[in-house]
Amino acid sequence: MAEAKDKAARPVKMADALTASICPATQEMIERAQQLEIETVFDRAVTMKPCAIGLQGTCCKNCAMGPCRLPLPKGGIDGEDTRKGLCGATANTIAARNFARMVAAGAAAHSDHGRSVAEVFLSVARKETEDYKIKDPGKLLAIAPHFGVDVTLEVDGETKDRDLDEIALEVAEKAIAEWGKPEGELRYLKRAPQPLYERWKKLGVLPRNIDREVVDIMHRTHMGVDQDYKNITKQCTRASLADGWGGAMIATDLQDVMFGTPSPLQSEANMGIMKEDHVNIIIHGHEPVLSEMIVASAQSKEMIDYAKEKGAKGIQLGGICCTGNEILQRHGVPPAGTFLQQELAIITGACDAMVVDVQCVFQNLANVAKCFHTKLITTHPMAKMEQDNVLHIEFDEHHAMEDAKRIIKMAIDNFTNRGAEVVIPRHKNTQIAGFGVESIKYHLGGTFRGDYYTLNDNIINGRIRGIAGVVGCNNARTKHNDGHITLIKELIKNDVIVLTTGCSAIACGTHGLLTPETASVYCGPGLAEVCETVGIPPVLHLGSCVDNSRILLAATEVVKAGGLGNDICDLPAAGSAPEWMSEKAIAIGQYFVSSGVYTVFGYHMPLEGAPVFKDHLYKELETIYGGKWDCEPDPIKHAHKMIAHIDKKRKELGIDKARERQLMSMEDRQQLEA
Ligand code: XCC
Ligand code: SF4
Repeated sequence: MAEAKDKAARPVKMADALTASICPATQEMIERAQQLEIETVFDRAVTMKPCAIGLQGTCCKNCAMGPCRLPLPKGGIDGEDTRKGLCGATANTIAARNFARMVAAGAAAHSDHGRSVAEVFLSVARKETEDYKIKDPGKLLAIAPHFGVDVTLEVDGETKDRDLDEIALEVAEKAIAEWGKPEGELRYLKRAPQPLYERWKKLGVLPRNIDREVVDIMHRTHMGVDQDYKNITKQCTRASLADGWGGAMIATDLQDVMFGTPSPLQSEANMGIMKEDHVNIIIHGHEPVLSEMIVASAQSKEMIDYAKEKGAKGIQLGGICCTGNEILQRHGVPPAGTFLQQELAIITGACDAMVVDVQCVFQNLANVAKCFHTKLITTHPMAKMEQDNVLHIEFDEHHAMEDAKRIIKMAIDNFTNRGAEVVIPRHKNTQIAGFGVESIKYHLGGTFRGDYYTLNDNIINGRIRGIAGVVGCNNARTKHNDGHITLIKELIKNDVIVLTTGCSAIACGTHGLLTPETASVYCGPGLAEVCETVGIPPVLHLGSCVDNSRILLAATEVVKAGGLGNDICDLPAAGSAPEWMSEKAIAIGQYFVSSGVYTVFGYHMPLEGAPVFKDHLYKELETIYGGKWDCEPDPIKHAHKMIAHIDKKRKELGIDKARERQLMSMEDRQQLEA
């Protein structure tokens, strides 16, 4: 009894703000939350330890004879591994099945987002909605051929442009068919460099349709089906390609067609973008179909006047996670934070409404919102919350503008209900965002060849050492933003140009890495020179997580521009997700690896309990796809693993010497020439 009482009286463990995050705004708000006795994810990460067996990837609960737990013995395994579940499943089978189910969930999330976008596009093409239009007809014409849709037609022996509406309708129908067509293979796969496509074909991993590859994983990993980790991994490739070169890529493309293809623009990042005297609306989630309308409506005179009537100076929108990235890239709406800052945005006391759609939304938002006046609004039929203070306003593309207006009006009405003291951290940074395959071509491409020639030229001559894609989440088990920022600074210091998306990109904006001035402060001399000449930041924000498809296509453009091999796996390039947490990250990692990219994850991978399966991912896959997985929690070591790979590729391409010459000072070179 006495002991129980002691336990209850013991103070709850709380996070230490300084060890939880490197972001000053976040540190400030963690402390503010603790002052107000509002628990956040940072505190829960201290009080709740992760399950040790799950962490190893070797807990199976795929049938009711389990959960079967197969931890790796402390001293490792000497000789035969005799661990098995009740059915006999080995640690490899269990870890591979768990891994595959993450790929399936991740591919499903990205691809279902793509499906929603494709459905909205179909209603645009059918003229069933007034609210959405084709904003970028050029992009529609550019993607149509990839769907086998003609953009011209022959009339009396003459070639004429086809009617745009007709093209749109055919593209919409063909696009939607990608999710469930009964035969054939995904159409976008042929956008990959030809040797890569041929390799996939030879290996038998071309996805048939998007939904089928996800269902296949769920079936295959059911109790008593696929019990060969190599065969399971092969299906992981097929499903992940259906994401990266399928659902996610279609999402990106059709969003560009309807909402506009991003081009570089200036904005800001971090919680300091919220304004005490404005109505603050935070938009969080992933699907930009509704948020597009919210942005349009928030800028209307009607709404701004209404806000003023209620005593506010205006309406401030802010993004969190990838919906935030979507409206940043296309409209310059500043992100208020990354994944781990979602609760904190409400704790400012200045969030009049938080509008969420799908993915990466904490259920605890509802508990936090309860402590303030904040209206928490769910909008997706698939994503509701059980707490009774959550409002559900279901979005429908047929009356999207109406929905958006209703939400904004509700936020404005709520402005006058602010109760608690408002504490908005002052911290924010300027950023340039809005890059994409097209704008990189414009900035770094040669007008002479009209492709990625200038970029390639600078890689070949060694000013740029290589390319890194740094993407993905935050994870409350690691120090917020530290993995992203330390890693990326180390990469650019070593002349590696960085393409970033997702929460990693928001972290970069938050910490001031997305400005051209970053080049002179953090970059090695070669990369700094290129960035200063062209006027771009050394870290390029390419958008949301579905926009990782832009990285795949940028890599393909680099291959096409010539001089750096024939395939993505030949490039001096590497991928990374230093603070990953989402199943989507695993799907992304798998399609990068299967597309030939060396991909390093931070924190940990749920593979330690199955060393043989782990070796398959970390070693054998390279001999199959040219890319492989790796894991390194220390961000500096992580960077150097990527750099070592880049240097290995430079050597294979025979351009390692060029870089040595490049690094010589002018004097050295003159001496050498003399
Ligand atoms: Fe979610 Fe896309 Fe991860 Fe951020 S990066 S935590 S998935 S929001 Ni996509
Ligand atoms: Fe255990 Fe096999 Fe059932 Fe998994 S499928 S829970 S390993 S008996």
